Amino acid sequence: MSLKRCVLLIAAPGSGKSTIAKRIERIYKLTHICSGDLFRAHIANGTDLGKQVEKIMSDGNLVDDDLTMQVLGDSLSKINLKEYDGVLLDGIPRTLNQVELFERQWSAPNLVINVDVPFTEIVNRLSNRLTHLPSGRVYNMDFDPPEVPGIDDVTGEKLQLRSDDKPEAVSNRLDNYELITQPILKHYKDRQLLKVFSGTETNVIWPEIDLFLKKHFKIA
Ligand code: G5P
Ligand code: MG
Repeated sequence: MSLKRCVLLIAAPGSGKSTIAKRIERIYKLTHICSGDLFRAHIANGTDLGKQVEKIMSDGNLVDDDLTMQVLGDSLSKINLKEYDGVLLDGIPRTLNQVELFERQWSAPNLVINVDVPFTEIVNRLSNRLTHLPSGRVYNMDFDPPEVPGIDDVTGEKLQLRSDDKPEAVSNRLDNYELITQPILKHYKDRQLLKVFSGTETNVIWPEIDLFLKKHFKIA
């Protein structure tokens, strides 16, 4: 099956992928799929797959490629793709093998967005993050605090700390990104699909991404 529009957000942990994806999703008719959220839903629901990935994730390591593609495939097959202009994948693929599996089974991307944020800024952000686990909505005590401390703005449910936001896991996630995921960027750069946005503030980077997407998709 091929996807009409396929945009990938590939960037380091804590670089603002999900924050930016929620903004893209609100404006463009792309359905946002975050592989981390899919795994966390399995963990929350106590599925066998959730049990398999729980420790891997809380240690900050990558889940195996076949399981990752299985979870993504389940999610894509449930979406009514006619309702959307395409998909926005947040955090997938993360290995060169996932790139190959994804393209073979689904589609080559039209566009790959990377946000390049210094790791010192990322470590600071993740120490301040609160997450609404069922929806993937994220907050930050400095940047984007909830209206009521500790409570999700939309559902009124409690916000939680992610188990992989502890310092040792953050350090593993950043190492894995550098060693395993960054080579993907070169692959897409060589195919002229990569657009990099650098900076330390999402609110500065976001208007640049928005403008770029409008031009790319020829939206007035
Ligand atoms: P996830 O869930 O994809 P990560 O580690 O890739 O997790 P993460 O942590 O979700 O990425 P993000 O989405 O890039 O980060 O960033 P975010 O949540 O939007 O922003 C981070 C924080 O910064 C938030 O608190 C936000 O409010 C704040 N913030 C944003 N902008 C600013 C700003 O300008 N200033 C300030 N001060 N703060 C800001 O994947 C989790 C795990 O799932 C598995 C792996 O185990 C992975 O570690 N997994 C996979 N395994 C194998 N293959 C795959 N494809 C996998 N996908 C997931
Ligand atoms: Mg995220």
